[in-house]
Amino acid sequence: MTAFDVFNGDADGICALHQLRLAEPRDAQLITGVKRDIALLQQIIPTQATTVTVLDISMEKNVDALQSLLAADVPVFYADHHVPGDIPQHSALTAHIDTDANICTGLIVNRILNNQHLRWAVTAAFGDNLHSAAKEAAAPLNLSEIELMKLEELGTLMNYNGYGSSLDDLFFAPDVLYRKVQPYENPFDFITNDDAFKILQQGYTSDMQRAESIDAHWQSESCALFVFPDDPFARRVSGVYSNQLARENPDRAHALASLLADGNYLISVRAPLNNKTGADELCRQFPTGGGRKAAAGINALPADQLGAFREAFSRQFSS
Ligand SMILES: [Mn+2]
Repeated sequence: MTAFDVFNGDADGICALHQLRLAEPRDAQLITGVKRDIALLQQIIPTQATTVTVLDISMEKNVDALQSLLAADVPVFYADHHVPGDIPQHSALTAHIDTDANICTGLIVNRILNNQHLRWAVTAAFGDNLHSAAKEAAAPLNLSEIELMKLEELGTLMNYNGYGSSLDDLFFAPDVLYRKVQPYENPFDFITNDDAFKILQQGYTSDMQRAESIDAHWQSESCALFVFPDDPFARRVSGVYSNQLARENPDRAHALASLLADGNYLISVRAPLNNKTGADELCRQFPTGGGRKAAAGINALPADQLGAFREAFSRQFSS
């Protein structure tokens, strides 16, 4: 019998767990994965669990496994900011769910802990790209501009580390990165004393430079399509790089097509920042496509449909 800590492998998941365990230490088995590996709860056999903590993964995507744990009367503490679906009503479940667009799981945990480890909550918010919420939350810390930028960089790098199609793509498996931050109550000490920050900083810089050296495969006034090779760097950087492209060209829609080992393309679409609509409509025209209005994707676009995708992309965003 053992306790389990289950968390998303990005900055928000790691910083949420870190705050909680600084306040309430517990010897638990860790369950996590790459950022998009979110069906994590099913890895637990209910009869082997004494208590389960779940952070920053959608309840909707884990509800069957959650029901099994609750049916076995396993106490579950659940904090998250994704749309939860129907939250099970059970005395063994403690749920802190807040889907406000300016909230992340690290900030939810911070609220529960009354700012006890606020620096790590600010790091989480930067990691989830919630820059104004991060700065607002940081106010009681009276940080200098330089210190705030360091936390922004730490959050960005921990978030970047979570992207990849498998753990092999990552610089640090998320549980390893969590173990590295675990001894540090103060993120500035982690930045100074652990080599992880420098390793991620170098990886990020080099991956971003490689991404920037790739010209648009096709572009118009209103859209740009980039094609990335089948290479770990492309899988690591695609999320943060498309965010940067969108910030730099707020009136333009962006699509990033990453070649997969099987010859298909993984497609990420970002609607223009100044008109966040249409990404889901475009992607749903293709099998394995889906997402939200502002950000959507296609999991496996057959290579011979890249031309058809480009035409649909252009149609969707030309105005
Ligand atoms: Mn999150």
